[in-house]
Amino acid sequence: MKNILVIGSTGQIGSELTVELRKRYGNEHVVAGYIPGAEPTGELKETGPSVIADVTDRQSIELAVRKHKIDTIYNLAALLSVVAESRPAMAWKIGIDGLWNVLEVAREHHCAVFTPSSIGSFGLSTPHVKTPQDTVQRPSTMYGVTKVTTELLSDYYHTKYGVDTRAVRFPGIISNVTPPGGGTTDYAVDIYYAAVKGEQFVCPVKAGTYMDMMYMPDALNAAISLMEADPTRLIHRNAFNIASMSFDPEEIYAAIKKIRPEFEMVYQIDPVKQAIADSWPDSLDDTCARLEWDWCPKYDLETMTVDMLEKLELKLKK
Ligand code: AKB
Repeated sequence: MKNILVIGSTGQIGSELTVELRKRYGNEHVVAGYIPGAEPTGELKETGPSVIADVTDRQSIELAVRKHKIDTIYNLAALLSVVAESRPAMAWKIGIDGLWNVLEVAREHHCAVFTPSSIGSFGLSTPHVKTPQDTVQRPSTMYGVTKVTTELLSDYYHTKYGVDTRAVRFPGIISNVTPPGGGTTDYAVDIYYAAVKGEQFVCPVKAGTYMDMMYMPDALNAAISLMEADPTRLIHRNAFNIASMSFDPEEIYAAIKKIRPEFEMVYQIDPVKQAIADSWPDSLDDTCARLEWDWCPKYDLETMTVDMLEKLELKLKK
């Protein structure tokens, strides 16, 4: 049985990934790593062990790994794209110095490591439609710079030291549990909250701005399936394109309006978010993930919208 440490367990992806991993591997085998001031609460706290694991403090990771006999680390510590633009030094410190610490501990203690990359690892010079797995990666954002570096450093630790590093390039992740914070794709979560609260939604990116998005259950499945994949089938490692849907604000608005005809959206463009979104692909080609580890998403825009609205309705009623 694996012993897993989730670093960043209280964040948008971490909070749901930790609970899902506990369902699959047993509560005692999945440790929620957190930084002081962001302690786990609720289900996350109640269902299993937790420990301080701050990527900027190598000793805390090492102690957590030793104490819980960890063999697999999901490293989700990062600043998202918009925040990273306003705090580039912090983005580097967490994303890259932090990754270095995680990889060093993994090397010494023989742990497998998952550190996600993103659609943000691409830039304006990348082919934007059906972006290939192996292509130009010259991002113009600090977030993108840290994500390309994450991919390279993770591959380096695999080829040089044999550390079992694997990753996907996450699109915008949509969920109804923990809200994201500081991302360019956050609008695709916020729009559902506005619809359920009966509020008009103010969209920060223009009609016609396409980006890849994914519903959380598929994102969790992607991370776990890749870490479970047969290594002899993996030609790539850091990081795989994965895709399930690509839409612009008009399309998500129309999908919500089908269920809630009274819902209204207006535009007020945020120039920072728009510039970042314009530099990212419209859609990714995920053929390699499908071939090398049988990646196959379940949700599209319609099925996700039905589920999001139902779950948020229940959540916001409480
Ligand atoms: C962001 O918008 O910064 C993230 C991402 C696509 O990596 N959600």
